[in-house]
Amino acid sequence: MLRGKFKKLLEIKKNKLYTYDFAVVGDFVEFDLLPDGSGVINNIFERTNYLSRKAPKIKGLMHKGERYEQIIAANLDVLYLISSADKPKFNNRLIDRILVASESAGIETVIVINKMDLVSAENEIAEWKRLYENIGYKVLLTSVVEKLGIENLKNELTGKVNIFWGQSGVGKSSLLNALYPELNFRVGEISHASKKGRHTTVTSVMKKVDGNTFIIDTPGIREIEPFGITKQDLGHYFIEFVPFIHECKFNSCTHFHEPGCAVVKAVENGEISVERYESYLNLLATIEDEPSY
Ligand SMILES: Nc1nc2c(ncn2[C@@H]2O[C@H](COP(=O)(O)OP(=O)(O)OP(=O)(O)O)[C@@H](O)[C@H]2O)c(=O)[nH]1
Ligand SMILES: [Mg+2]
Ligand SMILES: [Zn+2]
Repeated sequence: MLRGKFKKLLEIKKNKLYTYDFAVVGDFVEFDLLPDGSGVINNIFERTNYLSRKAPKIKGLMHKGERYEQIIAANLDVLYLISSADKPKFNNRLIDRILVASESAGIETVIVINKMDLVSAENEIAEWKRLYENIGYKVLLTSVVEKLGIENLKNELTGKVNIFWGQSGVGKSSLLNALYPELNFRVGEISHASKKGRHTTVTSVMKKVDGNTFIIDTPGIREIEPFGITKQDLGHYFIEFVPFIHECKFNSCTHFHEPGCAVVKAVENGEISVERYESYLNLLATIEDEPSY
């Protein structure tokens, strides 16, 4: 619960960032304990970072026609971007969108491809793994069913505040249960009709694994639109574009149709992957010409 006075303060502080979540998972807060055992938050300490996206298009979550920013969690050390080799189908477009959100938040990101038991020995996942590793991301392959990569993942998580984020049904909660059986995260059954999975985890929860290891499980996402990113900014969050960006002829280059674009040239030379560039164009098309914040 937040005191009215404090709500107002945050709105003023946030100015034009229309944030509808106030205290989020991972926040450090100062609170009063009430006699009934609940608490009232008096203060939220400054966040070192926070992960966010545009709030879904739901009435009540819009402000004068603009979408609010939905903050997922704060003060994170590492984001584990959980995806699956199949069921749901491997979705590189969604991965690239999540990477834009994490890069713009300045949060270290590790890609996990789960359900490796569902693909045969010769599969295209190895190629995707190489693609993301070439860019500079760590990629871990896991299977809850075959207990593949679980110990390795566990070692990576130790001593940090970690968040698991990704599409619904990829196995975020299952992985957490395989890693820490005693914690009991809720796992869902894939609905056979859609093979998409239902949203089993409905709210983000943080659990303490040991003295200084924390894990946040989050509800699965269907789509994600990064918040507060301009057309000129977007290229910076495709980290392999960055070395080329300053070679573009125009400062304001959006790496689309402009003459003398070094990013386009790098795509033509094979220095930037066509897949990643297509993800970029996809996202670019969804960004309105909004005033920058
Ligand atoms: N074959 C296979 N199935 C898995 C694996 N991991 C999870 N599953 C299954 O995938 C389904 C969804 O798992 P969840 O852990 O609930 O997925 P989630 O990502 O937490 O989903 P949300 O909470 O909706 O975001 C369940 O039926 C799991 O049993 C795996 O490695 N291999
Ligand atoms: Mg879940
Ligand atoms: Zn350019």
